[in-house]
Amino acid sequence: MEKPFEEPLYVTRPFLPPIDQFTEGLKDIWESQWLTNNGPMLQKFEKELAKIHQTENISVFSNGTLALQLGLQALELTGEVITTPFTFVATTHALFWNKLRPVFCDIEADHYTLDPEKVEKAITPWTTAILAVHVFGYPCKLKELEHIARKHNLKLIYDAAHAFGVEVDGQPIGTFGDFSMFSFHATKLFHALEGGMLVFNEPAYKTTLKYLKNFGFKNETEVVMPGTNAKMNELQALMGLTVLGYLDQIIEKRRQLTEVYCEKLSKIDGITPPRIPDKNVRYNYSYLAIEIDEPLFGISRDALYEKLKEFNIYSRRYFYPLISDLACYRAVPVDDDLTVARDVASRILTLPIYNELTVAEVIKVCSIIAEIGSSK
Ligand code: T4K
Repeated sequence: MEKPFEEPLYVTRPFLPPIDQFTEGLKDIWESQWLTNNGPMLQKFEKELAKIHQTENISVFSNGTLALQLGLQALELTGEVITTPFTFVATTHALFWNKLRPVFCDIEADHYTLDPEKVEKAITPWTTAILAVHVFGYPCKLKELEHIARKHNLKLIYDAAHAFGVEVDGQPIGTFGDFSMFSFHATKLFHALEGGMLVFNEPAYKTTLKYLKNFGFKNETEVVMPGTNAKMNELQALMGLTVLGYLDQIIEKRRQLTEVYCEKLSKIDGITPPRIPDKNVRYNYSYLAIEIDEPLFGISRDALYEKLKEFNIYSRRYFYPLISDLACYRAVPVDDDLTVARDVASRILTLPIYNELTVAEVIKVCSIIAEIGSSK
């Protein structure tokens, strides 16, 4: 019988660089006496991010939610936007704040991203855009969505909050579609304490976004649009710059842990380990999402989630309930029966994965799950 972990095991823990490296950077900030409003640290961070994304068309924000909200505002969209109900609630909130109606559409079963066939069926004369999510860092069906967007003259927007570091056929994931939003929240594999970024294809958005995140100021006396405050501060930028230096190492560690998880979990009846994308994808292993088949495993996903707590393991049900079932979106009419999304949301569980987690801990988590399954 496995014993509970002595310390709680959370679904994630932020990557913390060596503290001395961070305090060295703090000295620069102290010297500059510049704490926010497009400071030198932020400019340096933006330069590095632009290099990675092979484009100058990027803009950094205080968090991912505001980045997405302002990206949508810059596009001046109206009407309906086809989107997924299987995501974090911020995706839909960004539509709400732009007075756009979400049209929830079903996902495909392998990687939980929007099902292109269902997307095409959901198009109406009022549709202006598709807002897809690379959920858990799994790339959406890029070619199919691109084809549909072109054919129907729709904007194509990606919520890439989970997808930092992902590449498809050697191309950074952020460079697909009209724009992509990344989250640099502390719980993400790459973080800046909090933060967000847009990567976009239209150079003119750069100026609009610059205004939108700084109250609409064009200069000291002219305010040209009703902007907000969504600026990244210097401490965030310093953390981002510092963590960036460890990105490859962080992804490699997660790859190793995922490999162990997959090997161990594949031996447990009723557990489906994560489906790793094909070789043409440089995946980032951002989440460890498994599916529980109750009849085969013996107990439900929710029962397993509760049982794991007894062993000091705090898994999460990302993403349950579906957004379309939340109190604030329940009244939104949904034509799609969301069969796959409903099934996935009832069976999915995300397990601990983060840089400090050890292989021994992963083996123990898997062995606890196996024990719970066999003792039903
Ligand atoms: N789009 C998508 C698809 C997203 O997933 C998100 C954010 C967004 C948009 C919006 O981006 P941001 O505006 O956040 O940049 C967490 C994160 O807060 C959220 O950023 C993230 N998605 C979401 C999937 O996860 P919660 O409510 O689950 O977080 P919380 O506080 O329960 O943290 C999870 C676990 O992480 C804790 O149990 C312990 C650990 N933790 C957390 C924090 C904050 C730590 O160990 N240290 C920490 O500092 O939402």
